[in-house]
Amino acid sequence: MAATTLLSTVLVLLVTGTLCNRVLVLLVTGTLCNRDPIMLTVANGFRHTNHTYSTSVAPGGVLLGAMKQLQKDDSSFNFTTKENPDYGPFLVSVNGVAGKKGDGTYWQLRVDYVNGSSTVAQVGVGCYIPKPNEHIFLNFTTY
Ligand code: B12
Repeated sequence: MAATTLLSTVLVLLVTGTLCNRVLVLLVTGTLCNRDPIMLTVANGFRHTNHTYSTSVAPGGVLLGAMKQLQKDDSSFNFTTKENPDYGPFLVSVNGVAGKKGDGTYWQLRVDYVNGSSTVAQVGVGCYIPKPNEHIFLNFTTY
């Protein structure tokens, strides 16, 4: 009888121990993997094309991180940057289309809000921190 009680106690401890560990692992990985969703639209005004992607950014992370993640997950999205010593990465090309000094084209970074207003970001992709659910435009245009 005593042996049976001991055995069932050990079994209960083992099962709850395992369960607790699983719950803990789930909680920890859940917290660590928690990224904020954002939308990214690649807009080319000259070709009249728009492509919207859903991606995610680490909480408090920069747009460049979300773009790198998207590039890894979706083969239809790619981009290149050129490092500037003062302002960090300058977005040179998106999906094979590059800005050119000669014709005054560049990729502008714009944020659109649900109320219909929009703003041109005051920093580049390496510094801009998207808010959760924000809609960001990479807009190929002229200066
Ligand atoms: C002209 C200019 C541009 C031109 C540059 C092209 C050209 N051929 O002239 C254009 C229109 C392309 C441009 C774009 C942007 N710009 Co600008 N730009 C300037 C400006 C007014 C002068 C730069 C300059 O000619 N310096 C003199 C030359 C001799 O020095 P330079 O080192 O060779 O200059 C180069 C860099 O400044 C670079 N550059 C220009 N803007 C930016 C922005 C970033 C993020 C980077 C990495 C590099 C970069 O292009 C210049 C020419 O090659 C400065 C403000 C200022 N008064 O300095 C803002 C400035 C540098 N830009 C700024 C910004 C925010 C942008 C954009 C991100 C705006 C946007 N939301 O789209 C984009 C860049 C987007 C991208 N593709 O990555 C900010 C950078 C602030 C920051 N901490 O990141 C500044 C300081 C203006 C501000 N808001 O205060 N820009």
